[in-house]
Amino acid sequence: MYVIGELINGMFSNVKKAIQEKDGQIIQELAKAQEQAGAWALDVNVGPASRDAVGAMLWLVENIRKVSDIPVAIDNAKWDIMQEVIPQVPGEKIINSSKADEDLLDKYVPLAAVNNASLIGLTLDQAGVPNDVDKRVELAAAILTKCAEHGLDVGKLFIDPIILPINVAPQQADNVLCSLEQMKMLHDPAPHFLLGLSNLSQNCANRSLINRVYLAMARGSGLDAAIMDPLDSELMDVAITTDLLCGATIYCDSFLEAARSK
Ligand code: THG
Repeated sequence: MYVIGELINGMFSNVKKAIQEKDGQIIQELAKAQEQAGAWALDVNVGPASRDAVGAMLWLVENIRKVSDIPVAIDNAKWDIMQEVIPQVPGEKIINSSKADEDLLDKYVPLAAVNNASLIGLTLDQAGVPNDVDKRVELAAAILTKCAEHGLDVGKLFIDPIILPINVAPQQADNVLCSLEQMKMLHDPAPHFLLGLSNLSQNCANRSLINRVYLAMARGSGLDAAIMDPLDSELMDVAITTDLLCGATIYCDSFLEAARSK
């Protein structure tokens, strides 16, 4: 499971405060802790309230790069911000994200290709998050088509079928699993499939349990990447164990320890 650590997000009060007070130490510690816990990449989001989003994003990346060289996923919904930030990000980078509207893909896919970045494509368009499986699959196909058209390697593409909170949209969790089953057959080799796992359990009781069980279910349907909390060690153990059970790693009695100390 390609784990993208979610903790450097202005949605969290400690990160919001760090951005406001330019306290780089907190960001560096969050980067180190997540990498140490097994994250393969780090999501970076300035949060909703940031005034100078470009400056704040570059400041976060600068602090991460002082302690870590794993890929950073630049998480912002605005094209102007993404376009300005991406060329200035040192090291490996992921564009998080583009919607599946054709005119947007015609900008985002070339931005990824030119900057040697990976791209997360959301299966949603102007009309919002689809309520059904068919529309998600249709939008995934549109994303794949645009990547072929603009020469972005399918290995650099993550398709995100969008998971919503289970207490708000109870049917969507199953729709996403069905979508994954179908989307993985659209292209050979398949792109990566990713979810923002914690969305699922927002404002729910037993958050970690919900995240853990769904991660295993989604892995079974073809998910191979997740933006999630790598410091939730029980959740990380599920991620590691799904790798074993899907044949991505080989069993040994110490498979958890081996994976944790990668
Ligand atoms: N897809 C993609 N990118 C994404 C998402 C996605 N980026 C953002 C988000 N969704 C994934 N990251 C988070 C980070 C935190 C939480 C959920 C998703 C979260 N935060 C606490 C909450 O809301 O309860 C905040 C608690 C606090 O304020 O301290 O759950 O789907 N491509």
